[in-house]
Amino acid sequence: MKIGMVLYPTYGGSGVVATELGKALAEKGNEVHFITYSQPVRLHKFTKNIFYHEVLMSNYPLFDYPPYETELASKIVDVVLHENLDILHVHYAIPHASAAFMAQKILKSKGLDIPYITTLHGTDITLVGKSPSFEPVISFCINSSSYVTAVSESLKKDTLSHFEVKKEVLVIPNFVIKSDDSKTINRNDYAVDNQKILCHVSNFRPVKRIEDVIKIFSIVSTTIDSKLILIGDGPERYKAESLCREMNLCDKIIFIGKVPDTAQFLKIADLFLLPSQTESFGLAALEAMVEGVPVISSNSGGLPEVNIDNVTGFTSEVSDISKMAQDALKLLENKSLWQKMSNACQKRAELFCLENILEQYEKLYFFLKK
Ligand code: GMT
Repeated sequence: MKIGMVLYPTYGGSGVVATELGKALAEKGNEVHFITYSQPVRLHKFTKNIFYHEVLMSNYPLFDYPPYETELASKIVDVVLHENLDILHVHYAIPHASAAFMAQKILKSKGLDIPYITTLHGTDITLVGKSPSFEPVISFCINSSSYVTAVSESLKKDTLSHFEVKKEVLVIPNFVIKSDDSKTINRNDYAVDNQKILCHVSNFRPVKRIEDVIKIFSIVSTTIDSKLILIGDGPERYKAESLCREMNLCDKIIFIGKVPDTAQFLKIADLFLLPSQTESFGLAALEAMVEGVPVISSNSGGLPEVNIDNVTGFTSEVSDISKMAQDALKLLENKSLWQKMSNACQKRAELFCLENILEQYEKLYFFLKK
């Protein structure tokens, strides 16, 4: 089958899932065409079935806001026509679903019928999409999609409550691929032997509550000799760095920045912190779990579908820093509890393995293929 994958090329979970899905589909013999504005972060290895089509942005001086959606729709039309695509799969509704809708209409006028699947990832519904400045377009495009999928039951529920959805929304959870064990960094470069390592990975947006991560760590580190590794970058980084300085924690907190392969850091971590305001799924938590790292998270959105309270770690109400810190201490101070939870993490992550999820998307593609 020839599949067009429309995605954000960034470090975010939606881009990671779309890229890994495309790579896996290509490995199974499908032809996969990635369509986006720069080379996807996880697309570093090409095979004969993988193609990348860059959406080039015009810089005409009239455009204070370059019309990405228009250029994307035109690129989709071009790729579908000339590469003979069978299906389009767009990840993250804004603006991919509306660009796909427009492309579909244009192609229809040329006698070509192409189905498009919209996969909702989270903030396209929960934070951005439901705002009145997007809602009518998002509602319309969701309802016009050939099929709609959401990455968790929680996101499906949010979609149905924020939008007037007339379509069935199918839940297909995200997946995780266990990384190559040979690729590890040297633990001693970041902590001495008896020190514990806590870790957080995100895009440093307000929704991730980075300040909570630092405050939780600050409580933990007064009892247990530990280090905090922060991976990622984004608008809250300055605030986070200032807080570290104010709290006198600079020698214990390491800001790594953006890293394409986070697994190598997760492999040396003892605990993963994800106290987000909301998280439709929390792929970062699953990526920690597959490496056997227990998770301390909030219980918001889809997180409890991934991190099971008292089994793979602990969940708490958003902003309950004190409970999250106590739970972290409970785990780090009890070796057998930590081991039990670490094993449970790996077992739970198996449910979200690529094979299980790939099969569900493939079924959908075959069902929709004309
Ligand atoms: O807005 C974001 O945080 C980025 C977005 C993305 O593009 O990665 O994240 C969302 O999609 C991920 C992949 O499905 C989910 O794992 C994240 O939970 C979700 N983020 C939020 O809901 C905040």
